[in-house]
Amino acid sequence: TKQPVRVAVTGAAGQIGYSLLFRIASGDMLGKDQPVILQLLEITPALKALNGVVMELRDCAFPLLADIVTSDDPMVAFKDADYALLVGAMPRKAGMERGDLLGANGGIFKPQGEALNAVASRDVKVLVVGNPANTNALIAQQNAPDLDAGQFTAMVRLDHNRAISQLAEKTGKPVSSIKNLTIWGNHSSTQYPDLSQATVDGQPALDQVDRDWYEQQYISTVAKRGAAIIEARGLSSAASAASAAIDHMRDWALGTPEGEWVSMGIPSDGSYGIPEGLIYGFPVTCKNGKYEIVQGLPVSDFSRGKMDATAQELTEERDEVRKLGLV
Ligand code: NAX
Repeated sequence: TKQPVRVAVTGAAGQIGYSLLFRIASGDMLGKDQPVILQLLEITPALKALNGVVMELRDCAFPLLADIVTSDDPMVAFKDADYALLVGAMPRKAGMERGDLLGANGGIFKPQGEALNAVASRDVKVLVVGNPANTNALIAQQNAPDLDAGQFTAMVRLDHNRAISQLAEKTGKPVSSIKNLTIWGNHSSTQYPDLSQATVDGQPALDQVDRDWYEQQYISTVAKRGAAIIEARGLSSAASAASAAIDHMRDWALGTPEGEWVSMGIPSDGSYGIPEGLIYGFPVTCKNGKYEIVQGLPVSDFSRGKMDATAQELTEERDEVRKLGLV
């Protein structure tokens, strides 16, 4: 049997944590043969609630759950972590400007980056879920100079899964028939859900839907899905966000299926003319624990405009956190 791996999760007593932890512990993320040690980080006032979650995790008697550690100190929670899912973040409050939001999150992601740098496994795979996810990932990465920049990723997988689901609904085809769509850019309303290479049952998706529907409805429905969930549920997406985090980490660790790609927020290497260093959603394939950007896809003028607009937003966010001295 395999040795247990260490999975750190921040914001573990929150909504997403409540779905995520049980799925990690049951083997959905790293495989049904991989024991895990959960290392859970919360702020001090939430440790009591976290303890209740730990009681429930124990009560599931998951065969793969080797141990559970809880702490309010990132140096403890990230110790030797092989995987780190950074979920806890500072939500936008009414009247908050982007700079305020980025500053508040800098107070979380800078020390967490430093702690990962100091104590995590040298091969740690980091996924940032907490918003603004792409720029929070950049802050953590820039404060972890001894780790490879590529070890820091941001979640656009929920957008990717939403995009699949919306297309499946429109075409009346099962989600499993849909391949190779891409979420480019920021996990925000400027994201670009791109169907230009997507297929449904092996046939081009854009031959099966109306171009007007795609440009005028589909893109904004996917980009605004988070707000629609809040409106309906009175709370932000949680189980679907946890499921997307599982998908992101599973594919990164265990690989994507042959001939298919997924979307991950990763540091740009300049591919597709995206400014180097931005944490940007790209189409990627994964193998042996590494991801690679899918190269050579044609980019129409329509796509170019959308890809540049979301890159521009991320550049502005980067400028803002530079001004704040966070990166
Ligand atoms: P909750 O407010 O339910 O939970 C967040 C938890 O994080 C709280 O328990 C809080 O005590 C904890 N926390 C705060 N600061 C912390 C710190 N410094 N260290 C450790 N823990 C800390 O939020 P939830 O609904 O779980 O959402 C978490 C984050 O995910 C939010 O930032 C949210 O905006 C973001 N999302 C990102 C998505 C994505 O696609 N990238 C989609 C879903 C979600 O909206």
